[in-house]
Amino acid sequence: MPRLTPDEVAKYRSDGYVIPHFRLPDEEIKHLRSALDELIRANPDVRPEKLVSAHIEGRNSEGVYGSGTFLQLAQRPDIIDLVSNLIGEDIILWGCHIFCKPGGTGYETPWHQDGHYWPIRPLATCTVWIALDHSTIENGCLRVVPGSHKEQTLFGHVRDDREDIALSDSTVQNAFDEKKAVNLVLEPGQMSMHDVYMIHGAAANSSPRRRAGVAIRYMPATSVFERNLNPLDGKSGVPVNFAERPLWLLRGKDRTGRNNFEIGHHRGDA
Ligand SMILES: O=C(O)CCC(=O)C(=O)O
Repeated sequence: MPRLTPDEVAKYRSDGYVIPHFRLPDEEIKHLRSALDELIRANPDVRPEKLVSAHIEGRNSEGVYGSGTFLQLAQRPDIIDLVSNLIGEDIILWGCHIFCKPGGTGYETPWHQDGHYWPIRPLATCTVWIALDHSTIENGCLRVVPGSHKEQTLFGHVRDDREDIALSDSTVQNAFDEKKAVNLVLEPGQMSMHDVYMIHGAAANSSPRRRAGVAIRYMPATSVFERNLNPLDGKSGVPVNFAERPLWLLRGKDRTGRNNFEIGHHRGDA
């Protein structure tokens, strides 16, 4: 049984994103929130918007001390079912980034296309962004530009060296009309799914309420995670180490025969 309705699949194809009717139970959200609290305690030197590879247990090669709870989340069959309705039955988990924006001081996420940052060829990924808190206009919910993925084109991005942003590069303004952006207001346990080419961002959190979301990255195993490619040469505003990033084949087969599922699977420092 498909998890997404035909209308939800059609919405993703036409707009580049969808908020599925499926949501995680409250108990799971409670569990994930305490795992996030623990993650933040374990990473006092990492900005909570920059908890990259949070699913890799122990100290990862990107400077974050991760938690297996987020790997278990990414491996949930119900979430993989949702993803399979969009990218097919051959699915690789390649990333998980927690964007936690503390009340009052949460960083802005500039407008961007994920594909600008990523070493996947052909470029493809479906992100599942799961709300752990209420995500509202006031606390800087995700904003998307519907249809901006349609041309499957990467637009220009410009570097911004400010400290107080979650990512370093933003899409050039003439590539899209910000007035067309929509706010993805979510309750805890709800999620959105978005395409790798879609332009999106989020305002700073100047409200008193925290806004945390877990972004899980799934690529079809018809693409290759090109470990030697670092499109931004390490200057993404987030420390990434694509050369050692572990991949998990969650379903189906690696159709390319070129993805390496051995690299990076050592346990981090306990
Ligand atoms: O949560 C955010 O502020 C940004 C998330 C994002 O850019 C992503 O998941 O690709």
